[in-house]
Amino acid sequence: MRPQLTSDVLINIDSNFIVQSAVLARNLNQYASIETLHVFFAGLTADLEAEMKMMIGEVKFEVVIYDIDKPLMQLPNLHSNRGIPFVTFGKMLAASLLPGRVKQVLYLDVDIDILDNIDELLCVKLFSTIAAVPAIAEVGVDSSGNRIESYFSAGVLLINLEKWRENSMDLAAIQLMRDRLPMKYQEQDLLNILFENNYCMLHQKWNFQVDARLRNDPLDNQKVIVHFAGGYKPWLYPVASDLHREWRRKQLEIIGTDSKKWIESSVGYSLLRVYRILVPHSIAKWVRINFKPLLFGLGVNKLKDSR
Ligand SMILES: [Mn+2]
Repeated sequence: MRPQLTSDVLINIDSNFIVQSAVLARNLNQYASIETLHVFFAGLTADLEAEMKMMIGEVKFEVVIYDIDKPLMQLPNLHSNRGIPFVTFGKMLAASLLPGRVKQVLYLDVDIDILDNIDELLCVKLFSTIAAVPAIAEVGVDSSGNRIESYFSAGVLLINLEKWRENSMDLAAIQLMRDRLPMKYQEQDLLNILFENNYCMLHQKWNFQVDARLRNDPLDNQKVIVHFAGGYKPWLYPVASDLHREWRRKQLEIIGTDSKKWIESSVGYSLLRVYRILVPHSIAKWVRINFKPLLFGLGVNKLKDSR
């Protein structure tokens, strides 16, 4: 076996994705040999940190949680993007916030499931390229509306932090954000422009996107990392497919089933969807804050959308 070059995984979340992160952490525990899981957390509090560590439980690697509010607020133009989950830009800070010993990092979205061992991915050598990406996304339009020929999905990225630091990519990213935001697919557009052609492609089994186009994909029996890109998240549509059911099974292992039986059903989820559509955001937020213990018991505050 080749030497493993990546021992660090990075995720990027806020308080709406704690259980998703726990599912991912347990997946990593089973299917990867890593040293550290780095969690960039927007809006971190001591309670949330404790909740997260409790949900993850005992794992073979270290879990380091970073409060990224301050560094995020220093990024230009984010304030003008209210309403978009700008936490996703946290990954732009990887080179500056992760310790210098980390030369390569595997960035993962939390809307993924891991089905098998990923050590082969952790052995990929990046040489002088900035990153390796396993998938071309369907969308490929930059901020000016021009089609980008080889547009990748930023859900699974193997990033060469050494190159990132050498080339001061942080500054380039910030300059780009100053000039080009808002972008339709936010940091994904940004990374596509930033990496230009200085990245290599990996097998799509590392970012198998679950959507209509790929449903009968010939790669179906090779997939290792499943990415629920798009709106059909497994926590919102737990019975949409066998893959959704499998992710949901892992979620229930963590949150338990007893008091949440009704919510497991599609009926429960549908009611919540209707609630979210009909009740204005400001009122929903007020309810969430003031009835947090009750809602938390029901798992309602875990039902949020993301890419
Ligand atoms: Mn995603």
